[in-house]
Amino acid sequence: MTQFNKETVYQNARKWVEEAGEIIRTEIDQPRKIDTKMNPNDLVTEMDRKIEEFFADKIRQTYPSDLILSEEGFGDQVNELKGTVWIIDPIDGTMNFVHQKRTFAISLAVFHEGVGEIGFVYDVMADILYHAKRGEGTYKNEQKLVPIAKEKNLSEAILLLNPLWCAPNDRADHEKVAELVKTVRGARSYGSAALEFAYLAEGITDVYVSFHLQPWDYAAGVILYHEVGGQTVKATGEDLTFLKQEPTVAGHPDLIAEVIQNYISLK
Ligand code: 2AM
Ligand code: CA
Ligand code: CA
Ligand code: CA
Repeated sequence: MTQFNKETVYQNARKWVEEAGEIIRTEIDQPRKIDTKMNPNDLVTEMDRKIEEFFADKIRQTYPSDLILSEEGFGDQVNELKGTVWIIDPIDGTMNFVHQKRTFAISLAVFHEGVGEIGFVYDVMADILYHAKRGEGTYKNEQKLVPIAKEKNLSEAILLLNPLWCAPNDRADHEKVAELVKTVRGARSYGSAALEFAYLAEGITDVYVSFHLQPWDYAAGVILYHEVGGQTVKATGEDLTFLKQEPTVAGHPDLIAEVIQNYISLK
């Protein structure tokens, strides 16, 4: 077992998240150099890289034996959650960052010996920090979030999903997903998985489906949501590994099984 002082790690991580947010806000109106990754709509900017490098430098200076699992290439090759692992998305919602200059987040989670201990999702432009320590509840800035509703029906639930999953795709039966959209009260898509998990934790949305999420998209969000009673699983019903891309369902415990059984058919 490596040494792990949760309170000190939390304080340092929080300071770095707030500093990174300040850098982004200060430079939000500067001209952007935009590159694409896997396809023409998969965007990345110099800011994504700069913020990830900022975190990697801070973590390596302060905690040289910790590992980093992150999107933009400044992290480590992480094959297992041993010791302390930082799971980071420097900007979640890069398309929003580029086109809308709002509704994007810094997502940072700290795992120790396989357990998610600390989570931050920072809505940078709104200056709203969602944060949690395992066993101590989830906060939206200084406000402690209440546990999610005791009972929930799908017919009264707000669903979060990317509309692309309702079009033919190679991951899951899109017609079943469209059925789910028709069954719930309403569907929303905010373009930042991390913020969507924060909205689940806040209780303003109830169920989330994505067939294509990376650990840095959801690691912090899962910790936030778990602390208020929410559940997150692979779309097969198994546990998430937090190590690779996985189809993911998060939601009220009353809804998860029904969604998986009736509306998800993976290819
Ligand atoms: P990103 O902005 O960090 O890339 C948008 O629907 C959400 O999906 C965002 O959280 C976005 O994260 C994420 N996303 C975008 N492209 C993705 C990809 N190729 N794999 C997994 N997640 C992706
Ligand atoms: Ca990306
Ligand atoms: Ca992301
Ligand atoms: Ca990102």
